[in-house]
This record gives sequence, structure tokens and C-alpha cells, in this order.
Amino acid sequence: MYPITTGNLTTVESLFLTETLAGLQACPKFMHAKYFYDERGDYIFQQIMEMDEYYLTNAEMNIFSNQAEQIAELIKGDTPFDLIELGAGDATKSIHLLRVLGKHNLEFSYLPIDISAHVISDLEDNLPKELPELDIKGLNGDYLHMLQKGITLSNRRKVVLFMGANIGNMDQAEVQTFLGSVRKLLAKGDMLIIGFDLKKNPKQILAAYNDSKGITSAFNLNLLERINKELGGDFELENFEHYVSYDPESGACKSYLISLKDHIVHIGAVTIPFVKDEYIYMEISQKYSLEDIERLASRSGFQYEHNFFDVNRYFVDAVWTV
Ligand code: AVI
Repeated sequence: MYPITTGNLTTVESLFLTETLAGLQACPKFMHAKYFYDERGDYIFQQIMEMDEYYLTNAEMNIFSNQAEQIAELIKGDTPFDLIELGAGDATKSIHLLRVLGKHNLEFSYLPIDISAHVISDLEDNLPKELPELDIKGLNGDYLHMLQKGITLSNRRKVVLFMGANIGNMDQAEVQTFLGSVRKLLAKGDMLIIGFDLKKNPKQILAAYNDSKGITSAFNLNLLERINKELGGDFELENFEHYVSYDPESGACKSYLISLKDHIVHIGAVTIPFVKDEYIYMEISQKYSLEDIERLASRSGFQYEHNFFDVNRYFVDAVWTV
């Protein structure tokens, strides 16, 4: 998706501005986690995934590196298919599956979707070096628009991959709407493979989002820096502190930035007052029980097929069919 220029701001930038101002003028204040991922945000998130405390990446890697054969067995069927990955990133986990599918000479195309254009061009450049037989066509844009586009590219059956616990960054209402939309785009015989982080010891979850080196704090504060750079803001980062809560009952892990004093921030000509101890709600990373996941599948019109767990049962990749 290429940004269209309107006046001084591109449509992408003007949406960033509108949504940021709406969030900061709301009561209580909030921000959109999708804006974490500028170049520096991508870099910090890479560091998060390498942290000892952030168990999610290793857990899902454990599933894909050890059980790709079993996942492929469920996918393979008798007919050719398109494997569409939402938020493919660098495909370090899905490559295990792609390798196994290729080894079995299955007829399929890989359609990675990502919001970042450079992620897609890197995948199109690099994956064929490792998997020369792979038929790959990257789609750059948001999940649902590109899924819709990907689906119309052929009349083969579809297997959709949505990994990394990205679903956890949607609140309950968004999850239902999103899964409902995915379901509507799919047809009988299609499949969705979706990664959920499971409810577990609250201390372990808190440590993953409140690490000792302050990397997650830097990840959150980077959004203020991005607003300063791109939208003419004057946030002073030392006026805010990262705070994380986890509620074992609901499974909601939420991150906030807390204002440490009464002060005023400007974004262009707009004034945003903060009082001491006021919070900005930054992100939800929802954790699920197996019952929660099954309920979600049936409410959105999918049928449970199989659950793949990592060795510690921290994480599940659920296979649902239509
Ligand atoms: C991308 N997403 C699944 C991460 C998560 O675990 O919610 C984002 C993240 N935020 C802080 N640490 C990681």
C-alpha cells in the first residue's frame, strides 16, 4: 500500500495524527499499539523477542521446529492450496512449515501479508534463496484488505496462518469482529492456524512485559518519541514511567505510561494536559485458557480441529476449520 499525499501529510501520517489526538483527548487517555512499529520500534521489538523473559517467541518456535510434520499432515488434503500468513515478519517460524510442505511436494503458493513494505520485499528476496521451489507472492497492507485480495487471486482452498500471539493485542470486541471477518472471507474446507499465549503464572507474564533491562519500557516510550518526530510533539520522556498489570482472572495483561507530574504536552498546535499519576493505556496482550479459545472458535463460526503446544505448554497454535 503506497501512501497518498494530501497537503503536507500522507494519508498514513494523517491517520496517525487523527488517531493519536483522539486517544490523547479521550478520558482516560489511550494510544494505538499498531503505531509502536516504526523503524526503531521494529528494532526494539526484535530485542524483546530475544529477551530471556519474553518466553512467547521460543515457545512458538518450539512448536514449529518440532511439530511442522504434524501441522503439515493436517494441512495437506488432496487439493492444491494457498498458504496465507497474516503479519509474516521474517517468517523464521513459518519457514519450518514451508520446508516440510515443500519436502512433501505439495502444490501450494505462499502469500505472506505484512503492513511493512520492506518486510515483504525482504521475504521475496530471501526466502527463494533458502527454498528455491517456493512459489511466493507477498502482499503489502493491512490484514483484512490483503486477505481479501489474496483470496481472490486463485480459487484454491486457503490455509491462513496468524501466529505470534498477535491476536492478543486486540481487545475482546476487536477479536470477535476480526475473527468474524476472517471467517466470512473463508469457505468450507479452509483452515485457520492461530497462535495464542496461554494463561500461566502471573509472575512469569509480568516479567515478560516488565523486563529487568527496561527494553519493554523503551518500546512503549518510543511511541512518544515517534509522536515528537513525526507529529511535532514535545513529550519529555522522563515525565513518564512504564507500568504493567496482569489480571489472572480475565487474562488481560495491560501496559500503561504513567505521568510522573502535572505538565502540558503539545502536539503541533494542540495542547494535552497531564496530571500527576494519570495514565495512558498503551496495549493489551491478552492471555487465554483453552476454554476461552474454544469459545472464541465456536462464537466466530470455526470448528476446533487440533491444538499444538510447546514443550512447556506456555503457548498454543490452534487449528480451526470452516
Ligand atoms: C506483537 N505482540 C504479540 C507482542 C505481545 O506480546 O503482546 C507485543 C509486545 N508488547 C510488549 N512486548 C511485546
